[in-house]
Amino acid sequence: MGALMSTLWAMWFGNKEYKIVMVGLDNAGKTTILYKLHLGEVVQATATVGSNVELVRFKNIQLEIWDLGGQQNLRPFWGTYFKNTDAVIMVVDSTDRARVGVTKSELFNLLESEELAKTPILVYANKQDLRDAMAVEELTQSLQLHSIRNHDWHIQACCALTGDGLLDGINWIYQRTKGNAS
Ligand SMILES: Nc1nc2c(ncn2[C@@H]2O[C@H](COP(=O)(O)OP(=O)(O)O)[C@@H](O)[C@H]2O)c(=O)[nH]1
Ligand SMILES: [Mg+2]
Repeated sequence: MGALMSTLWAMWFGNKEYKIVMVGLDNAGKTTILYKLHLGEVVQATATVGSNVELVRFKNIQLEIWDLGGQQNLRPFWGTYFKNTDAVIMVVDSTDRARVGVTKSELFNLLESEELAKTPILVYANKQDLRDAMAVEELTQSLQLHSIRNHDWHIQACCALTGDGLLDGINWIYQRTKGNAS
């Protein structure tokens, strides 16, 4: 997927600056997706906020990866970090029924953030290779995605291990953001 990815990134994101924020509970698959997409190495795990934020810079894409879930102390930093965000990716472990409620409240918390008011939201329903994974329809219900107002949203089934679905998600983001970036 490596060479293909480089070509696609160049085509899709051209020479504009993009900022993408990737969030999800720990173990959702964020780091795996990062490396599968060949978006580069983590250049900085912020010292100020702790190890829950990874910053990645790949060409003209700035990516921030947040582990969410029970870290109320990170909230005050959202304003700083979410400024000028072009897209939010929420990664969900589709087998994690026990924490789907936590995921939902974290998602709706994020959606209330002023800085993200106009930001499209992509939900990766990850780990679809696992037998007990919730399908897109079930996750859509559990996360109450249909109740999202004022945000463009999309849920994409994927498997970070194989890469299945990852590009479809990125393509959705691209379609929503092209021409908007500065
Ligand atoms: N079966 C399966 N395992 C996955 C998938 N994506 C990630 N994992 C595994 O889930 C665990 C957590 O992944 P990681 O990327 O570290 O999650 P993060 O905490 O969100 O960064 C690791 O053991 C991954 O190998 C997937 O699509 N399918
Ligand atoms: Mg990680």
